[in-house]
Amino acid sequence: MLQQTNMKRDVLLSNLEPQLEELANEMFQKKMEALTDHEVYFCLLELTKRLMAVSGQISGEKKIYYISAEFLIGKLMSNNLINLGVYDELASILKSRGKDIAKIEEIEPEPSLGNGGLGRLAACFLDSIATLGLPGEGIGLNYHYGLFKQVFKNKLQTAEKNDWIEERSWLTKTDVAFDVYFGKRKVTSRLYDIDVVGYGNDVNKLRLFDIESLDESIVKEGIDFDKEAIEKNLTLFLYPDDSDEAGNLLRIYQQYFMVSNAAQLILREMKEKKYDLRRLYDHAVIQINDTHPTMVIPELIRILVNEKALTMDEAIEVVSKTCAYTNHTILAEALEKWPLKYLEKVVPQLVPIIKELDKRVKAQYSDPKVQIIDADGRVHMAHIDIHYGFSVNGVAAIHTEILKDTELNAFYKIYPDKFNNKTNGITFRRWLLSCNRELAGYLSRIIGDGYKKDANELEKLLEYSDDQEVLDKLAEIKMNRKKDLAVYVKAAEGVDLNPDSIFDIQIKRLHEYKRQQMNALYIIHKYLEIKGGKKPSTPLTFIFGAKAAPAYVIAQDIIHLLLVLQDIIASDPQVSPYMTLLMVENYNVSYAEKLIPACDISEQISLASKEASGTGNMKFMLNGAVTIGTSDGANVEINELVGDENIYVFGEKSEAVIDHYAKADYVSKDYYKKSPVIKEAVDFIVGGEAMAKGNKENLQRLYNELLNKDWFMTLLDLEEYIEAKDRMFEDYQNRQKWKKMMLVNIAKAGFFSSDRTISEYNRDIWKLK
Ligand code: 6GP
Repeated sequence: MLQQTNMKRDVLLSNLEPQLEELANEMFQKKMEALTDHEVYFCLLELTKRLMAVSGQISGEKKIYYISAEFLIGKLMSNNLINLGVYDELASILKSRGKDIAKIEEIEPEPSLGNGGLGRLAACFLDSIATLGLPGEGIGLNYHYGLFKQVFKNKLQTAEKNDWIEERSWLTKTDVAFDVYFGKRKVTSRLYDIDVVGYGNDVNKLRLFDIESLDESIVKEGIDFDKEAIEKNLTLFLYPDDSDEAGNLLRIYQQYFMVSNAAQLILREMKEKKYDLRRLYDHAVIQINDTHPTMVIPELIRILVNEKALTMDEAIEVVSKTCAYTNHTILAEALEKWPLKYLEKVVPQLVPIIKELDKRVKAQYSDPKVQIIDADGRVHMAHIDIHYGFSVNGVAAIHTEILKDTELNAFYKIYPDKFNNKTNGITFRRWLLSCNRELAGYLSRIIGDGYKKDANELEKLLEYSDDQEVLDKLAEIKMNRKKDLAVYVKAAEGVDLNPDSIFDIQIKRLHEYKRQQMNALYIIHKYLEIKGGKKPSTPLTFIFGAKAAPAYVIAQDIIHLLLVLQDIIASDPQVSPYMTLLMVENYNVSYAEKLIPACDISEQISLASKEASGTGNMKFMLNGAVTIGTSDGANVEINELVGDENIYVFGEKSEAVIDHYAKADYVSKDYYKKSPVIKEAVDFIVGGEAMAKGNKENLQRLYNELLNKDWFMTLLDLEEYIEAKDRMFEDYQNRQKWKKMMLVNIAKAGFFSSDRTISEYNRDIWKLK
């Protein structure tokens, strides 16, 4: 059987050209050269799906189920073709017919099934799980409009639906459907699959559940819709606005819908394979990606007790040995606590189980910090995961230490052996081989192809750190990517970028802890300096990309400030030759793939202790950018790898920050009063120039926030940040020094391959063969 599959694949692989011709004829009754780019895209899509369909399905005695509310998979065509090993061949076939594969890649719509880091990590993990040949599935939801599409109007963010599902897409409708009950209210699900091909051809699946009764027509203005009509709205959007009760309830409906389907899918498979449910953990391991899928624990227990005749003790034991939890943030507002009364409304059948789990904890531990249901009647989802799962991991060394020492210390004392660290990683297939083909090709030429399978081999590059030809070539490739980006940006945003300027880039979700506002204050400072006659030796280009949660008011204000500054700088002939600011619209995975290879300076400036890991920092380094960052998340490990000479670290350390919170002794106004530089930059926000181009309401609110609250301590590190960044711009003049820093950063990035991360998950947690 397997042999036959292989044969079919071989036949297909050695007949790509006739296959494509046949598809062109079959689908559009045309010759390939007569196809429009759009039609070529559909032919490629079909061909790729066929190739994956005849590839080997990864299987084994035990499987990892990675349940996640987000899978930020990005466009799939190029990555699939690269992983199948046919990208170059297809590119040249297309070229011979006058088609440019780069243009065809642009046609694919990007699904936005995630917000940011957590969702993109899940996608990188699927790639590595398949690449390592581990049997595994992602399980999530098929949001029709995903996360919103960002559109700027009057220098403000507005949200529109991202309509990504076309008639022909990567989704394959299956015949799997389950009943899901919200109390007595029943809905019916439908499973869609997306093939995930590893580098080296074997295939796993991403399984996305949807609801048959969805009604897209209920979306009116922007992303507004009736939140009560669950049957019609359940899988419309990712995390719809949760600033009100209806929004919160909808999130719980979505989460339960996801885990009920996941549980049914897993148990169905156990039944098909005739596995003993009392030994579920020998055949399944469930990774709970942050707390969104937590309800899978009580749901599985409920089914095992009510439908499979296990005792409560047995069910709890089996499920606890099957589930593992990953924590992705210590921000209190992101640690989900659902009021019990919400759960009673949405999933009354789970409430007795949750109460039982809570009762058992209360019987054993008196510490209020470890209870599942707190005194205010709120259910702490993470606490369910920690008590009733066998593993708890953070996503970077410092993050895991903070969990153990502070945030989850009470749990660490009870379960020291459950805690472990898994420093995040990124798939090099997407973040090097696909997004920077020239660099990947050049690396192969000098250090060989081995790094594609074993990322540590990138270190071989260190042997060339004094080789002028190699150093110059790396700089040349960087320049080529900057030129490519300039062309793209001109078309997309109508903005001119100067490739000879320094590209300084901060791209990530908009959040005060990530401190885009600190970067904005630096830019104001620079603007005023230039106006005062102090010109930078090389022109500067500052690029931002970020979406803000629609209900997060201050984040909207920060976007507004950036767009106001962009306008002020662009329309000032004294300053614009030396400095450009660009806030790109609708930043997403595809945009990241263009921005990251073009970056000189990678901005990783979160308030120390707040960024669990970061993964953009790894992508930038791999593509030869130098980091300016705080001692936070994976920056700490980047620093250890490249050494102090190849990174610019500034700002208070996490211990000091945690101490400020404990003592509540940070007063932003003190910093404002003490430093004329800070005062001048902050005052600019409400000064004449800004007010003339922006809205008083937004700017004044942001100014007040910075002066009177500044919860994420922007002003604490501003002076050090200015110093470090100025030093960096100076060092950029020393081209030789800079090129060497680039080389070391690339050479040391191997540790951050998600293949390494996944091997560790498997070694310590999943234990698959
Ligand atoms: C993010 C963290 O903020 C980021 O530091 C980390 O790299 C990423 O997860 C992957 O681990 N967290 C989220 O996106 C999130 O939604 C609940 O956390």
